[in-house]
Amino acid sequence: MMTKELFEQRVAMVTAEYEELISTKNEQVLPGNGIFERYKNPILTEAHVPISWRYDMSPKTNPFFMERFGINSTFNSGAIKWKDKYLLVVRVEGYDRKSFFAIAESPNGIDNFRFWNFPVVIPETSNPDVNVYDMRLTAHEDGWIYGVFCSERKDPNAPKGDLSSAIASAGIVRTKDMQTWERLPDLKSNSQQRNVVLHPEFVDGKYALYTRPQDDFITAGSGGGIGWCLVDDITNAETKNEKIINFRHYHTVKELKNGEGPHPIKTPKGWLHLAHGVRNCASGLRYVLYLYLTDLEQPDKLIAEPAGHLMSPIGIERVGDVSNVLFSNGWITDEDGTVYIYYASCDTRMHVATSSIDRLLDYCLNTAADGYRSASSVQTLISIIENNNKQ
Ligand code: M1P
Repeated sequence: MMTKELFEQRVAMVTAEYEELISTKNEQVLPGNGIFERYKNPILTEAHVPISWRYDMSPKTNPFFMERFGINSTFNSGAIKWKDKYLLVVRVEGYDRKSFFAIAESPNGIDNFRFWNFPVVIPETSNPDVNVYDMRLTAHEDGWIYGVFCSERKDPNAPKGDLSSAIASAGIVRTKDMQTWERLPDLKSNSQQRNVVLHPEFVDGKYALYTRPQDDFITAGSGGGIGWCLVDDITNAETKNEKIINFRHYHTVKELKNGEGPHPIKTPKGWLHLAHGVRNCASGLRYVLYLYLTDLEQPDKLIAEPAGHLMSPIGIERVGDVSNVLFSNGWITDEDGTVYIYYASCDTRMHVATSSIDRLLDYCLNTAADGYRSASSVQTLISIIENNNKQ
């Protein structure tokens, strides 16, 4: 076949496949469990990334129409409703293992996500990031939209030959138009930090951060769970008086690690939090999503936490680059109370689940807390059965 024909044929095939994928309607998987509904298709995969990012579109310089920039995965996305559109600030990872941020937009929050024309340009500090990922978006009452993300750099004190030790810290950017981002200094902390999230309101006149102190790049270690601290000046943020507000616990889904997801949703009954919990098992780390509720006036005071997970990886969600992982750092609430939970599976692709504030509160307030022993789980179950027998 002539090269020109080959080029045109490949452009046509790749474009048709891409357009079909992007315009595929999503469907709820019913009946579900009553708490939330999953959807049949992932909402973003590596194949959703625009053709013009992956290919050189010129027959002169790319006569075989081959990929020039491989995209490995699209996951861990921050979320925000912006000008009536559902926006995700997606963690896009290239074949080169570097992550960057790119915005994908949908008219309805469940399908037809399309990337904006260019990836997000994040200004650097004087100590350039090696890798950036997992942005949490917060439209703060100060008028800015903040993005807090993990900035990873090589550990300058790693012994010679150790090419893996790294330092995680919280990078902070802000915008008013979702186009241009101002970089603020990274969060200053005595420990490494990942999963840092900005609370949307001032607390006692200060900015409030959810933190996740950790002993090293991977392990939470002596960091007891999800932390909280108040910050006077977000343009020079420091973790002073950090305290743990959601503890890890032996023999639970968050025994090894946990981390705040997106910022909590304000509801009439308290702040509704989505988080991830991690435990170890023979097949490696297992990441699940769980909910907890804190006091409206004191967002650092726990008032309810159902036992176990809200969502765990099932079916295809268990397969991917980092198996057995669900992770969420974005959700959107509509004015009618619908909640769109954006979650990634296996550090590979993005999904959506829908619920409502009423349903998630009902789940939080009427699901038994963890009794930390098998015997107390059996008692919880017996009381459900006995109540049903009285119906
Ligand atoms: O690979 C699973 C997740 O691991 C990390 O999360 P955590 O710090 O809570 O262990 C992050 O690298 C996250 O991006 C990733 O999805």
